[in-house]
Amino acid sequence: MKKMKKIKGLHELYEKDPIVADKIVWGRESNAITRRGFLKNSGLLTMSAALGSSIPFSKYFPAGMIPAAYAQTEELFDLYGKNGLTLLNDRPLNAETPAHLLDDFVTPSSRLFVRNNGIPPFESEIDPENWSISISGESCINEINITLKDIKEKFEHHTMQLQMECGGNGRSEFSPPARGNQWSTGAIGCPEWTGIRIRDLLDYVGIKDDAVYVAYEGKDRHLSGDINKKPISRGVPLWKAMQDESLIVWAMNGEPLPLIHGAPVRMLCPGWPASVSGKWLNRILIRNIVHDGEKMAGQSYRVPCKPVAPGSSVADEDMCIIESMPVKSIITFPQSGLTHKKNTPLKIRGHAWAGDNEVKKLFCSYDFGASWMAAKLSKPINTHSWQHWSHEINFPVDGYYEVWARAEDDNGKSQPVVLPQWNPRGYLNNACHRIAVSVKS
Ligand SMILES: Nc1nc2c(c(=O)[nH]1)N[C@H]1C(S)=C(S)[C@@H](COP(=O)(O)O)O[C@H]1N2
Ligand SMILES: [Mo]
Repeated sequence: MKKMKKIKGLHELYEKDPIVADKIVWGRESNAITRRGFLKNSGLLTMSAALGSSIPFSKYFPAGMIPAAYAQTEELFDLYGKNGLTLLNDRPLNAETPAHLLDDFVTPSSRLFVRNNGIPPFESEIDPENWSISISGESCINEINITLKDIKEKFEHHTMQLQMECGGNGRSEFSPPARGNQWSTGAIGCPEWTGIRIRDLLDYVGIKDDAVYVAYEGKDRHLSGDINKKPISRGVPLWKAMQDESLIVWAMNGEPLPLIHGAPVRMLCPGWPASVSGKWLNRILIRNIVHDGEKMAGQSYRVPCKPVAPGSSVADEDMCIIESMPVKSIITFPQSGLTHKKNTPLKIRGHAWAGDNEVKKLFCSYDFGASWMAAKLSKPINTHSWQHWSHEINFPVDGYYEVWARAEDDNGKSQPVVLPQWNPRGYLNNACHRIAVSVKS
């Protein structure tokens, strides 16, 4: 703290250019980061990005400390532009949406979960007018640098409602537990996105016959502060990138993409783990190999190729990349824990989705799975959108009930009621969602 007071004009510099100010204070340009400096930097960077503005008096925070309002907590907290989300981690910033707040057909941006692997760019680094994306890679015929403005002018626009679920959604239920953000059910959303098809851009630059993968890089920073390292750089097989619903988007629900969700432009490959949907997109790579960027290899976003016993350690070469997410559903109304009057039917509803597939059936149970009742299920508004379901339950006698929902996809695959196959990093938990209901006369 003393050091700061000595530097004249630092206050103003922090307002104008926090990166330069940080460099002066913490010597980040040399990459000689002390633990103290690292903690301070990462916390503040994350927080100011979350708030969408700089934090007054940020420089007086003790190293490694964050204000009480943002401390790791299960309680509701106020994150700029968010309402009622649960904070899972502040470094990097991760927050999920309680099930009953996912009730909207179209997820508002205030209720979309947040998942960061690194430090998001500052608001001052986001200039939509001059933002450009480079397209290159072994299998790219004409390497180009194209501005977002040109992208908007040159290619057809598409608006679609597309679901995005983190591969680790549901991780908190696995036993033995898996490390990582302890998502319960809230790392899913289905906003309406506007952008262009990745395919149109790939056709424009031309792709060689040996192309197999399309990958992204974004403008966020690695948690270590090492500017040569990306926090994450993933991708999808060429066929997935060429799908109608695989987009490069700049708007969400008719508004410019919020900073925390990847402003000014991100990739969106729906139905796959959301880690393939790169935020702050500034580079697209057309690869002739399975992309080898950060978090493609090892245990990240991979599951054992063959089933293993819970708690096993699995060698990297026996792990397979997650592709389409499995069939799943959520009960968004009513909120778990209600008391219901016996002689009126209980109206319940929610959403269901199935990665690249369509949900064909939705069942509810109030007797712990002994019997299942078919619910009303809508068609998706477009491919890769989630679907809505609703049902009315008449309870036979007073008492404590759990209402379960179980979806089935067009391959006849169902959600498990207990847990799916255990895996070391706790991905792909699509077990049935349940709510508690007390019925009284
Ligand atoms: N550049 C960048 N893109 C990223 C990430 C990231 O950390 N950096 N996280 C990925 C992961 S793991 C998820 S689940 C989604 C989360 O998107 P959201 O924060 O908009 O909900 O973004 C993906 N894209
Ligand atoms: Mo994720």
